[in-house]
Amino acid sequence: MVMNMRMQKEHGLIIAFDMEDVDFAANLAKDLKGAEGNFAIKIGRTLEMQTGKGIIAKIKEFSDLPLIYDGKIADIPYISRKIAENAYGAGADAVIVQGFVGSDVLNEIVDLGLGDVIAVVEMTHPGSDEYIQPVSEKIAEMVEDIGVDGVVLPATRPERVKKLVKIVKNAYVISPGIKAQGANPGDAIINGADYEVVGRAIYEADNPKRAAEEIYKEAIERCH
Ligand code: 3DU
Repeated sequence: MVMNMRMQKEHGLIIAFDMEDVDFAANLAKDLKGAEGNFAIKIGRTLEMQTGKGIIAKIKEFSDLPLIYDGKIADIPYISRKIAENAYGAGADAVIVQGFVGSDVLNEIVDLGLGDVIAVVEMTHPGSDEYIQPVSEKIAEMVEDIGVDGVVLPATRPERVKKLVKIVKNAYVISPGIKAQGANPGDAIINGADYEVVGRAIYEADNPKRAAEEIYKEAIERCH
């Protein structure tokens, strides 16, 4: 049984693996070995759908970076637990769960004790304003009380990151929305996030490894 890696509250870049080409994903995981920076890999549904959960084990075979399964789990506690168990069992170090589904779902996954649990508090897209944003401060309080390991806050809304990190004191904060969705590297980190999440700007770049190193450097340099 492979030990799960726990992610730390420190600055880093999470590379979103949302590509649909499995060989490309495996090669990028290999290529990232020795990349300069603090990185983790987040496997999204678009990649998972190509092969099933085996993709988590495959990427783990080629990489020693922490692996996050981004299933954005949002179902009843029983089903949510099953999805999380499958992901951890395949080698995920962390799973992402929607916070809006409520404390019973979050507790069910935290109680498994199989790896990190990351809860989505507020999202990056405009529609997040309609139903999620009005309750996101309550979601932040709830997930902090439960003791999740990490939370997702939107880099596209730096003022929301600044406000919500004050509620989430213990969990690490990961923030997507950099480049392809309009935020600049460092926008979330300078407002209190720990990691920024970047997908397309890395896996669609001519040299994805170099793009990852450059975006990491740009984000970190803004904090000094
Ligand atoms: O826009 P990008 O290609 O850099 O990808 C962003 C990633 O972050 C992608 O995997 C998406 O599922 C995830 N994410 C958001 O973009 C926005 C959220 O609110 C939560 C997760």
